Amino acid sequence: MEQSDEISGVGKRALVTGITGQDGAYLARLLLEKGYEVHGIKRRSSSFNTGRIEDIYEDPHVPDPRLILHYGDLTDATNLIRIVQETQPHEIYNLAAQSHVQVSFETPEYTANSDAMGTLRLLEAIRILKLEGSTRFYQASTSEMYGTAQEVPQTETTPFQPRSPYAVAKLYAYWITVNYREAYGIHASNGILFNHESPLRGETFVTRKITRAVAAIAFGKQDRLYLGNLDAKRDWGHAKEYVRGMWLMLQQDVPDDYVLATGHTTSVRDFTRWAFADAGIEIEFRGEGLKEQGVCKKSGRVLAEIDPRYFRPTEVDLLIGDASKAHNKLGWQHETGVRELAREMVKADLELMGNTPNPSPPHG
Ligand code: NDP
Ligand code: GDR
Repeated sequence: MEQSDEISGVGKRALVTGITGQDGAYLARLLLEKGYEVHGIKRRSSSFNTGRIEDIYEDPHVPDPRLILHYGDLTDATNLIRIVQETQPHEIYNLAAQSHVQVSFETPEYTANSDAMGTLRLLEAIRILKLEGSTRFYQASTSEMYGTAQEVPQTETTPFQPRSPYAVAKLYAYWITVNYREAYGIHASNGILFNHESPLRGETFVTRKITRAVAAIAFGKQDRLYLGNLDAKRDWGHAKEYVRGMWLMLQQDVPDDYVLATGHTTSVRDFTRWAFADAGIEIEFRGEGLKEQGVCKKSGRVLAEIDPRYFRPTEVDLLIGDASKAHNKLGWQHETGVRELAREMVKADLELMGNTPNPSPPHG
């Protein structure tokens, strides 16, 4: 591990798709720290979408900027080919995706276009530009591919049984990455990452939705938190640690696929209780099924309630990963446990909420 960590990025260029997302922001920081010149692809948006990378943003007018942003989209092949040609990256990290599972049921075709075909377009760009021998490729694969897999915990050899348009699209991306590695000798690796969160997590993913609502409730700016399936269990780790795992995969002599996970699983219900407790509000869940409610032990006020709109047509009930291979071959392991993660996220949202006059609760 120490040996890999010492590898310098000085003189190397990395291209990060999805740089404006949670993982992109952490990865860009890590690569800059290691001395890389970092190129990021951002989508054109009618509103500001670079908030997560504000602190590392460099004015393009300064001489030799080390973070350079390019407009682009995974659904546009010509644009991707041009950016790869211009940047000639030593490493490509493909983090861009329509990454919300529930939204993928509403936008299945777009999800397939960006998440599945987008990956193919990038791999083809490498091939068209004859960069097979010089550009390494990381694909952001996901534990969602396991779906209803019976094997617990899940490893690199557990069969996939995807349960959403998102997971099916990501499954294509996983296999096309394996195929291009085998067919064309590209140094291409899949990181099969279990859920990872942080204060930078998108507001409609459940952990952040909870910590943000807890902060808003604590400040009297929101009455209640509406959630879907409280029984769902996820293996939640810290995003900052997982992006280091991505980088380690591309530093290996031989490309391969690796699970990154904590090996612990937690229900949405427990995460919710902990998050409220971290803001000084003790709640307990009472009732059953759709009538279950999170009630403040002190005041008796209902602070959390079920809203069926957040249930998915097909759900993944339980995910728990075994990251032994990453531990043995990359020297990677998680450091932050889910309890500590919840605490950090609540703390950050309390600080943020103190400065936000009228937050609107996210629907997701
Ligand atoms: P986010 O949703 O926070 O970020 C997604 C990024 O992709 C954003 O920068 C977004 O841009 C960009 N994007 C979306 N669609 C397109 C498109 N068509 N063209 C170009 N860019 C696009 O995701 P995370 O950072 O959490 O996750 C990173 C990757 O890892 C994703 O591929 C996700 O599916 C995968 N993954 C995530 C896990 C997790 O727990 N976080 C676990 C396993 C896999 P914009 O900012 O404009 O929306
Ligand atoms: P997930 O993350 O689907 O695992 O995908 P999400 O946080 O959206 O859901 C986790 C679990 O919580 C349940 N849930 C709710 N989810 C949301 N979003 N909102 C709610 O109100 C709510 N109530 C209960 C869900 O049903 C689910 O079981 C994330 C994404 O980052 C993917 O891109 C990534 O691939 C996987 O993690 C690993």
